[in-house]
Amino acid sequence: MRIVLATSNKGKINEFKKLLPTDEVVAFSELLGEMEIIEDADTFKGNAIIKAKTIYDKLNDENAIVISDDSGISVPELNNEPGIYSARYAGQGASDKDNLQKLIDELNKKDIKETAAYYTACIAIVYKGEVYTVHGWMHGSVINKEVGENGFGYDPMFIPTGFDKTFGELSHEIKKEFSHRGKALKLAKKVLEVIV
Ligand code: ITT
Repeated sequence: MRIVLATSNKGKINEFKKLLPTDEVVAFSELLGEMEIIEDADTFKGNAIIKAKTIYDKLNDENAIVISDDSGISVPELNNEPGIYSARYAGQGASDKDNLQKLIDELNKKDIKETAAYYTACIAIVYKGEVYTVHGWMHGSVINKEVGENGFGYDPMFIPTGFDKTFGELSHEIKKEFSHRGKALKLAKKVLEVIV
């Protein structure tokens, strides 16, 4: 199956390619060039739909299968911040490193060394003009430092439940099994089995 990914995030693209090893996974930029999509909804689901529909419409191919992912990390002790603002927590155009540092700074302001956190992913599928959405979550904790180089985004400060290492240290195989994205994609595959 040929799947067009409606994302510019290299970390997500790498993970989707590993999660869908038997499918042809193409980032939208390979077909349409780079494009900025305004994500102005107030939920993961709303933003996932905006991204998938924008790319589906631009492709102008009814049979294209487009998948998007809107995701983020939420920390209950920080009023569930950064949540849907995870990609711009340190400001518009902030890098992954800036955002991770901002979260460490916010934990330090409250003298928190470790606290509960969870990732959310909403995947939207658009096929033949219809929209489908699924969600996945992963629980664990965040620590006030960065450990390891693996993963992307907030991974070097996130410890999944049941482990004592961050995703900066744990392998992709472990993340694949437990991640919000992996769980949402399992459901997305079921939807694709039915609709395509
Ligand atoms: P697209 O909109 O092009 O997909 P984006 O990076 O802007 O790319 P989001 O708006 O969904 O994507 O923001 C997701 C943010 O949450 C981003 O800062 C990521 O670093 C972070 N994030 C999401 N999933 C993650 C994961 O599995 N590991 C680490 N950080 C993650």
